[in-house]
Amino acid sequence: MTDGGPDTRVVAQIARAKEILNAHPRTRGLTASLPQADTSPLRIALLGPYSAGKSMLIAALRRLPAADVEKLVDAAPRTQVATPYPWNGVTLVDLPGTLSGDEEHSAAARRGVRGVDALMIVTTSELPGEAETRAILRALDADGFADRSVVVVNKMSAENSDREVILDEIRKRLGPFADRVPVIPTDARDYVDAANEPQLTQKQRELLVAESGIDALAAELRRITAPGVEGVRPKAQAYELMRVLEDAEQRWELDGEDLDAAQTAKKAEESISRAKEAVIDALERESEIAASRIRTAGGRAADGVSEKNGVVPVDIATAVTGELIDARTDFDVRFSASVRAAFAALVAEYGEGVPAPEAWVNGADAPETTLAAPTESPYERAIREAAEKAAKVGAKRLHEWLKKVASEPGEAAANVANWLNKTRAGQKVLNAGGKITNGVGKFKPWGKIKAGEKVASTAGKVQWAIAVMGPLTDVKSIVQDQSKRMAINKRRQVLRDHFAEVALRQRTDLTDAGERHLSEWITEVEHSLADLTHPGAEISAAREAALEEIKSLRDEAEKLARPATG
Ligand SMILES: Nc1nc2c(ncn2[C@@H]2O[C@H](COP(=O)(O)OP(=O)(O)O)[C@@H](O)[C@H]2O)c(=O)[nH]1
Ligand SMILES: [Mg+2]
Repeated sequence: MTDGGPDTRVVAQIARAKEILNAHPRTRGLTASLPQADTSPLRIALLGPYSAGKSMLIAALRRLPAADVEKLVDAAPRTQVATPYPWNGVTLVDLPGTLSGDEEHSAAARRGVRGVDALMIVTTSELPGEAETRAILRALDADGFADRSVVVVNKMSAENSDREVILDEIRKRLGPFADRVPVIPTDARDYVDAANEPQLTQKQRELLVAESGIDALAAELRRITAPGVEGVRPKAQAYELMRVLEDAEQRWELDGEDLDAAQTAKKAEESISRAKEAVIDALERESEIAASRIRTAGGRAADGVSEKNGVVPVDIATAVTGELIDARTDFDVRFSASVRAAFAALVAEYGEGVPAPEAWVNGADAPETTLAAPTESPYERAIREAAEKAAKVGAKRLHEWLKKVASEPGEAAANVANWLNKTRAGQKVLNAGGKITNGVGKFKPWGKIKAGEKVASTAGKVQWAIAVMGPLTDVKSIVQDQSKRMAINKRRQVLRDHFAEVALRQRTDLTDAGERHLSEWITEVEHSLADLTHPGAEISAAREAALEEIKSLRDEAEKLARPATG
């Protein structure tokens, strides 16, 4: 046999199987069942129910004298051990009481089948019953003996039925295997009688021998074993290897503590990923809502452009500013709530040990750099100054700051203060401040909240809104324009485009910042649950790795055992 031939390949596969099975205590015990390098004669097992004539067939094939036949036929039936008989360079293995259909017996039969190279399936002209038929098909199909079997229909002379009718019935029962497996009618006793009955004439003897089918059977057995040990055995061993690997897969069925651990780990992983998904969903939804509100606010500003001088009136501008802050504040509140809900769900399942998420401080798109624009309207300047102060003052002084803004001269500043006090968005800004200054103790699990940061965040939102509003105040050269109408339309479009762009950037920034915030928290959660999930995760990982190796080897063995036909 050359390198890479089936015998070399199966030897390599068995060696690899040994390594894989030895790698874990669960499967280590199976290495003993692996097929061994074996150059002994091919083994053909006789598989069939009690009293089908297996012993008689062996006697006939071996041409035993009458005295020996009796010993063989009478003594053997009740024995439970497989008995080997040398015949014609191969070994016939008599498996007692098999294919009975009885579950325990067929389990014994299947074990007996393991390790043989070919099968002589023995049934009789009385025809196999349902259970026996099932067992035959299993041997041919699942056990892989379809191309290494003969089906013997013994006791043909005992039945009065038409020979062809009986054989047709057998073929029907064999279904798809009828064309693949030779079916040989025999009468072993006729053969033995003919050989041992001194009263028979030579002619009678010849007729009986020819009719007995034993010579045809011998020829068929020679044919299926013709490729020799090197041709037949690797296939048989590849099958046997597949069966051992199937057993190994079963050994990896987790139970007891291992199963509990694996399930605990899986459950925790699922809980975490559920929490994560819920927050991601909220994040995607809310960032899109914020973006859409920014676009709408932009539309409002554009519609508000004065036909007279191209300016957005201060009251509209302050309202739009409020809407922007409102959109961002609502986003913060809802995103925060979704994280908190996810946290609460995990606490409900895993208790107080679950780490609380950091307070959500939304620093998305901080606009500081764009604030120092050279041209400023009174409106813009007033709000900018207010925002800068907001960033500096401490939480306790938020109300003072707002009062101060209101008391400062100038209509724009008064408008801002007015808006902060009266509009929903303004209330929200104030409310956020109130929570920080008054509610620290009550704000669990947000006890970690950093008041200063929250104020900075609020101020940051104001700053951001003002930066967004910048183009509203840029009215250079509009009044001088000859074609006022066109200029105003163009200006409206510029504002819409500007807000659309801001909306888009906000959505991306909010999503990115939200995801970062979430993933930091999730990492902490995973860490805190590690003691709970670690053992199960380890077992599952070992199991998956082992199963993967087993499966890949099984695929390889299967290629050898069942080479693609046609
Ligand atoms: N008529 C007839 N009887 C047979 C034939 N083969 C075996 N027998 C009888 O059937 C019984 C069981 O045979 P045996 O070879 O011991 O069956 P085993 O249990 O399958 O080994 C014995 O009484 C045999 O004489 C056969 O081909 N024709
Ligand atoms: Mg027997």
